[in-house]
Amino acid sequence: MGSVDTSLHKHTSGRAAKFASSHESPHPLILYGGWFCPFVQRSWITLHEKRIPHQYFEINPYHKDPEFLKLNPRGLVPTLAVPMDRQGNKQKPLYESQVICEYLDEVYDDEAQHGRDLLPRGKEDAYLRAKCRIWIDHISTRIIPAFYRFMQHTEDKAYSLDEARQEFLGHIKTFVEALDPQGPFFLGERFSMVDIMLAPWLCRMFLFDVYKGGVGIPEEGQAGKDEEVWKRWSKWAKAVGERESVQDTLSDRDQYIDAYRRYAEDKTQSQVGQATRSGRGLP
Ligand SMILES: N[C@@H](CCC(=O)N[C@@H](CS)C(=O)NCC(=O)O)C(=O)O
Repeated sequence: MGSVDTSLHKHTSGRAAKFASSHESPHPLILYGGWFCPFVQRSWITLHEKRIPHQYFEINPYHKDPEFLKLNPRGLVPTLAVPMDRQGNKQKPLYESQVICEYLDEVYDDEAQHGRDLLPRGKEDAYLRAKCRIWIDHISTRIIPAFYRFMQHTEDKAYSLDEARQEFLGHIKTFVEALDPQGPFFLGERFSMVDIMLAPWLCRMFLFDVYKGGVGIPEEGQAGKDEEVWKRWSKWAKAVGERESVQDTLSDRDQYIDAYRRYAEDKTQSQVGQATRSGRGLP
């Protein structure tokens, strides 16, 4: 079973392959990623949004190469090699997707070159920034763990499939109620770090149709008292799902279907999968 997760497709495909190949030349800023990984996609979207020159380097984090463990002792992707001098002769590693995204947003702050900051900056925006962090926390500590409990549900679990589904949808509804009322994004017209933090799991929600009998979001006109909530969700999901940076960091659907089968059957040996199975917090 230990080798289950090392049988993954080796390469990106579809639009992600195109984006990756346009960033394959050596560069001192290197993103070590895995095409399948939603945490990597967070960092990748940030690099794309901010038009940051970089090198993308595909690895399989389940192999635990000693050279990779020297960069990230947790053995997880995304890992970012950050240049410490102008020539990029010295590099230091960074890891944890949210930390990486915030670092990139702060360092590449020239608006003319890199666009607007993704997390509101400056003292005058301290409240808005704090609010963004509350909802990033909601995504990371509630929505995402519930995503995996739902995806890894099997008949022998102490909870039912429908309980897992309702827990996931409940956390999404709470998030939707915090969205800017007009949108389309969390902060309104402005695409931000909050949208990036959830986008990769939005893109993987079709897997519930494939493996779990549907995600359970009601069709338009069928949501009763929740009609407005799900309407607002659809607007957010459409805008985020169609965003160029999100589309350009996605591989072909068939590859995800293959990769997530081991989650759907609860056979994955990934750290995320094991943590979900044993009720611990995610890595
Ligand atoms: N908290 C980490 C989670 C990263 C993570 O779990 N990455 C997975 C791939 S999606 C990984 O590298 N897994 C290797 C393993 O489980 O051994 C982050 O936000 O960057």
